[in-house]
Amino acid sequence: KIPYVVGSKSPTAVAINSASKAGEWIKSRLGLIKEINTKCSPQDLVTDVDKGAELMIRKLILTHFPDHAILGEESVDPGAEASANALTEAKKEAEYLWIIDPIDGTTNFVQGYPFFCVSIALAYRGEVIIGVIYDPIRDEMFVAEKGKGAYVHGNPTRVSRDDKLADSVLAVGFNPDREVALPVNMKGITALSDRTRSLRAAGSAALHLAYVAAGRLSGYYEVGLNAWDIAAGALLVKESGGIVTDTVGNPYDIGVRRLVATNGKIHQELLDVLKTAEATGV
Ligand code: 2AM
Ligand code: CA
Ligand code: CA
Ligand code: CA
Repeated sequence: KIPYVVGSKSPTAVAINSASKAGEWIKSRLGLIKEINTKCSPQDLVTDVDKGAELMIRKLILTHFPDHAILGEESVDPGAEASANALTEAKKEAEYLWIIDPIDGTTNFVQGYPFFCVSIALAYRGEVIIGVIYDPIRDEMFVAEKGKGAYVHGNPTRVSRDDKLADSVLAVGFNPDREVALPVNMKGITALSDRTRSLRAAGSAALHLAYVAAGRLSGYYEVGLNAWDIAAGALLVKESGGIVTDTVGNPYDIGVRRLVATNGKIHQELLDVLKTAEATGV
């Protein structure tokens, strides 16, 4: 049972308002980026807008919940190891942990390719209880609360009905970690390209998950992700009737970095393909 959180507003309302305000601002900065820097590699970008949006969200959350902990992508040193360590530390810090990705799909944002979102999750004792994903371009607000379902602008979301991989359209990712994650993803992508109706790689893990929740995609696979890419989207998928595990079938928890999220019906078939292709690692 989730205890009531004391505050002037419900945490769900705060998550929605923060995602909405940050999303509007991000949209207004399209084409007006002041600063683009690389992090780990030439594929790993960050802009002044990523940083500004994260600060905006942090301030809004802390106004209402000053004793909650916050883990945000742009406040963590780059790299897989630093990200995993930051999560471990943040989990120790407080019962309530907000997990934020201010812009998921920064490469798209920089390109002006309209597929990116704000992702905000709240975990209680390590379990995600609220997930909000906002796409400011289409003005779509995806909201999930543990045990209470998932919605896009008030309409319940439901995963797709496809029960065969061959009839399914899946999302995959060309993870920017070229040395470790990309080779694994490429094995999976090659195997899946031959077994599915089609694949999409639109460049936002969180929005891919929201689309699985909404039945627009039947599944999503990628290794090399971080907690803030997945937390909100995983709850959306689960609350929409789907299944979220790691690539070998262990249930999702906030430390998972190798992800399979589906409508449930094609889950085992997808895991089997990844296993045969040796595409489960990282
Ligand atoms: P981002 O836009 O927030 O950085 C695209 O495959 C996905 O990978 C996006 O969700 C993107 O999130 C994420 N991503 C970008 N750089 C990454 C990195 N260095 N390691 C892991 N994931 C990354
Ligand atoms: Ca990033
Ligand atoms: Ca991200
Ligand atoms: Ca980001």
